[in-house]
Formats: sequence, C-alpha cells, structure tokens
Amino acid sequence: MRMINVAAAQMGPIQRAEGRDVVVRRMLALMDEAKAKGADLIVYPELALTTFFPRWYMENRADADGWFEREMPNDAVRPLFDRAARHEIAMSFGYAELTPDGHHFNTAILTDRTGNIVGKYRKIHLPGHAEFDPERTHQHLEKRYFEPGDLGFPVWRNLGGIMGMAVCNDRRWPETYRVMGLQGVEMVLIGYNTPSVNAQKGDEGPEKRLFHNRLSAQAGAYQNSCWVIAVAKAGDEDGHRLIGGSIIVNPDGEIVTEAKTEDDELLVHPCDLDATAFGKETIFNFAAHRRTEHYGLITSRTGAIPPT
Ligand code: CDV
Repeated sequence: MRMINVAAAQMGPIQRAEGRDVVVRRMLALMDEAKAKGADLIVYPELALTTFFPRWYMENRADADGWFEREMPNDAVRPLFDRAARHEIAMSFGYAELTPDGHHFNTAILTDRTGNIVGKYRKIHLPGHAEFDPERTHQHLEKRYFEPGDLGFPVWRNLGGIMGMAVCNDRRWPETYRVMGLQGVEMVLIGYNTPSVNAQKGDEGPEKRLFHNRLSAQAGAYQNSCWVIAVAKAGDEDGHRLIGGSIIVNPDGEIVTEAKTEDDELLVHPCDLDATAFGKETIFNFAAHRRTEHYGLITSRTGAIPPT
C-alpha cells in the first residue's frame, strides 16, 4: 500500500474587507489540525487567500490587481510555507497570480514536504463573462480578470505518487481528468468557489449544485481510476453564498468523506495510491481499450455543430 493521509481543508467565507493576514491565520489553524490528525498533504480551495473577487465588477481592470499575488511565496503567505515545512506536510492552494510581465491567471500550486513548490497549474476553463451582465443575478467576471492557463494539465511525482491539479470549473470537463489520466495521474487536487444559485437560472439552487459537484468529481475519479480531492470555499461572502460539500472520492468513484458545514472544516482520509491500479489495469486500461482514431473531434472542434 502507498498511503497518503490527505486533509481537505474546506474554508468558510472570506469577506471583501478581510486581509490576507486573517485568512492565513485560519489556514494555519487548519494546518495545525491536519498535522495533529497525521496528514501528509493539505489541500485548500481556489483563490484561498481572498474573497471570490470575480463577483465584483471593476470598470478599470487594473483596480483588481490588489487581489493578485506578484510572487509566490510572498510575505503574506510565508507563515504557511514555514509551518508546512516544520510539520513536513505537503500543501496545495489556489491564488490569483500576476506575473512579472503582466499576465493574470487563476493559479494553484503544490509543494513537497519541505515547502518547495513542485507544481504550478493555471486554470484553463474560465467560466463567466468579461463585461458587466445586467441579466445575471450576480456577476462572474473570471473572463475579465484572468487569461486561460498556459501550462496545460501537467502532473508531478510527489509523496510517492503522481499528482495533478485543476481549478473549480475545470472539474466539470472530462478532458481535464483524461489529459492527466493519460499521464498516469493517481490523485487530482481541485479547489472551487461555486455560487449556491445559478446566476442565469434562479431555480438551480444548492442541492442541484452539490449534485453536479459530486457527479463531476465522481465521474472523473472513476473514469481515470484516481483519487479526487475537491475542496470548497463556502458560505456567505458579503451576501453571496457559495456551496460547501468538499469531498474525497476514491478511484471507484465513491465518496469516502464529505463536509457537513459551510465553514472552515477539515476532512482527513487515508488514500491508498495502490488502489488506483486495478481500474487502470482493467476497465480503464487506456493502452488496451482507447480508440483514438475516433476521437479527433475532441481536439479539432470546439463548439458543437449538429447535422443539418
Ligand atoms: N469558480 C468557478 O469556476 N465557479 C464555477 C461557477 C461559475 C459555475 C463552477 O464551475 O463552479
């Protein structure tokens, strides 16, 4: 058995006025709890250091730059890196990245047990819109504030396994998991901020949204025979509610633990990476069963074109 004790660190709401110092203190408390419970890896959500700012429209795009990190680690998050190294816990969290040459990404990083960054992923599937949309009950301006990620879906060897990352909306797309599956991924780490109500369909509330969250993560795990760790930022941020429902899903697609609150809440579960082998060697033995000669449309066509 290759066991990794994984801590999914769901975070409750972060208000717009709250600074990174307050947030990092909460993240440290979750990390201490994870250490006390024997965790090897702690996974925090998408945009873990700030409120989910893409809900706020800023006429001048540059006014949003205060939400972005210009280097990683920086002074604000150094305590996280130091504590993780002291506890010998690997960690992953999401943040808004502003590169030295002025590019904006919705990014997640992965460290090893010494606090060294071993992996970086930039969100590829950006939901929402770029301009203010009066038709929506709330704004979702990721297409205004971020560029699509430019790093693909890499995987890394860490803690004796093969790990990949995705960010929020990526989890709804089978391509996300399959590209990592084709690199032998054994564990996919995903943070999310999902509004409790669909901005374009008021009767799609938290129950349906939690169902889609489970459906996406469970399908991705099963169809690629890997663990999926899906971690929410949840609760009421300045009157805008986000779903909780953080889950750890095993390579059979079964949920092994699920968050009960919309607050800071730690789920810890022992994940055996060797449990990924059976599915990878049988029903989802890609080398034996995939028929790439029939998959061309997946990469040659973006939108659906029905027959005339
Ligand atoms: N942060 C996100 O990517 N949120 C989307 C919402 C807009 C649907 C999600 O897929 O959860």
